[in-house]
Amino acid sequence: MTPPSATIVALATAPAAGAVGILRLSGPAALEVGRALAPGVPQVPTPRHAYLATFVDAAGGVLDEGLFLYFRAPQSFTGEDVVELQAHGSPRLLRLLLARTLEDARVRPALPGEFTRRAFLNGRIDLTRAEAVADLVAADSEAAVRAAAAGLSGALAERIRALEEPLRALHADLEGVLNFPDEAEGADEDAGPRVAALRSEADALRAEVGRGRLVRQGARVALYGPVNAGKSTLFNRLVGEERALVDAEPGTTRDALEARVEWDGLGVTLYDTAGLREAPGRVEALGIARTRDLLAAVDLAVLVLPPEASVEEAASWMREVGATPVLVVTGKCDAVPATLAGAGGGGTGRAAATASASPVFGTVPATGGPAGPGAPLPPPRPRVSGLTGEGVDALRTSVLTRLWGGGTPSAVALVSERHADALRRTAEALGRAEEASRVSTLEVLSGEVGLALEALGEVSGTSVSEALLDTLFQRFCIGK
Ligand SMILES: Nc1nc2c(ncn2[C@@H]2O[C@H](COP(=O)(O)OP(=O)(O)OP(=O)(O)O)[C@@H](O)[C@H]2O)c(=O)[nH]1
Ligand SMILES: [Mg+2]
Repeated sequence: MTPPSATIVALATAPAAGAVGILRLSGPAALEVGRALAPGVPQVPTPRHAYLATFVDAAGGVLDEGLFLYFRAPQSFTGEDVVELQAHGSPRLLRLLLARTLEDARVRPALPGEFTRRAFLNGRIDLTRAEAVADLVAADSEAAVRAAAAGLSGALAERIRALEEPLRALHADLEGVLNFPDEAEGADEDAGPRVAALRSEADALRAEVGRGRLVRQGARVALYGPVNAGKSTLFNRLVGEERALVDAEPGTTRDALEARVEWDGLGVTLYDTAGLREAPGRVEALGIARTRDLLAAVDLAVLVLPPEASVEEAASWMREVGATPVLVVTGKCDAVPATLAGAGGGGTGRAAATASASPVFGTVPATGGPAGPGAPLPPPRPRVSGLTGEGVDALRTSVLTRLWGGGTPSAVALVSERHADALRRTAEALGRAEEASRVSTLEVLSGEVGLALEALGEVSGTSVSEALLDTLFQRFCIGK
């Protein structure tokens, strides 16, 4: 990959009025072109020194006064000569300055992400860091900012390298034995345990992928349960405003409502859904169908039950959501004494909950089905009241704990869908390699290890195609 020779230019600040507007040039002609706009700056300026400069038009007329910074290759963000002009943030002025630089035939406008791309091509940063730059710009919660910053500092790159280097060594050993059996004899002896260790490391990295997505996009959490359980009231309380309609009539909510909140720095999209019941009206049935689709897609479903709901009912409701994890709470807890709420009364049909109870609590596990006499007690359901706010803080904490385990968002290295996919292929290839190390030939084993290495290289950037780079840098803004 030869370094591109065109000098590129772009506004590095948003094209709106602001205190400061920055014009950035990168490439061999950066200094000369930059100095044409700021002729007062010495011919050989000190790198990384801020010069107070006058910016002029082609005829020498003064346009603005600002700062001139020069970064000499390779000690710059892109690894090339870089010049930054910091002018006042007038969009019109900045367009004038930009147009002047483009009059020079050696200069062309930068493509989205091209500065960062050059930094990557010149070996200044690896791909995980380049992508973290885009993540940071796009971050919309504190956790996303912190995670992108962790990516930027190379946290993910470090983890990838720790896997990639031994993997590459193993691949080299195996290929050595295959190609030069005499010289490399015995280098494949411990291939089995080495593959196994690498595989478990790859699996561990993969396990963090889901959390990375939570940081980047925020978590999706839906309230669901029987009609009239108090879901919308609780939703409003969690969101902090009267977003959802609340009424004593069952079936009030039809369309799912969503609201974005930030809890402990983690972005959470919260959904209020149509209460589920059998034999609803036609429109309500449409809402119920949507609720089911949504429940299958969210990261966590919060089941809001009326105080009198039994353990069997809770179990049957939990089965509504498929594989989505469920947190069960007892709503309207202000309406009943603590001893009853959450203790599960009776009733068999889930839509026909009544308080006519049989004392079954504690004998049926949450997974449903009849239990033996020694079955463990299910955990007591947390009690909340959307009306009074009781238990709502605790609910928020439980939701975060369920989403995060005990970890803090900032400790998680950001992993994108692209990384997730590459890591999945790495782990799968290593799984097949492990199998091959037991039952197959050295060729097959080495082939799988090679595939794992290639997939992993897509994360670090050691094996990455131009086409992939194009797609990646598309999502950057111009000037980055
Ligand atoms: N005492 C008490 N009443 C509540 C509480 N939450 C809701 N209610 C009442 O219960 C009724 C239903 O409340 P909603 O919040 O609309 O219940 P929902 O689960 O969204 O109902 P649907 O949308 O019809 O499924 C209303 O009359 C509320 O005032 C609560 O925490 N305590
Ligand atoms: Mg509702």
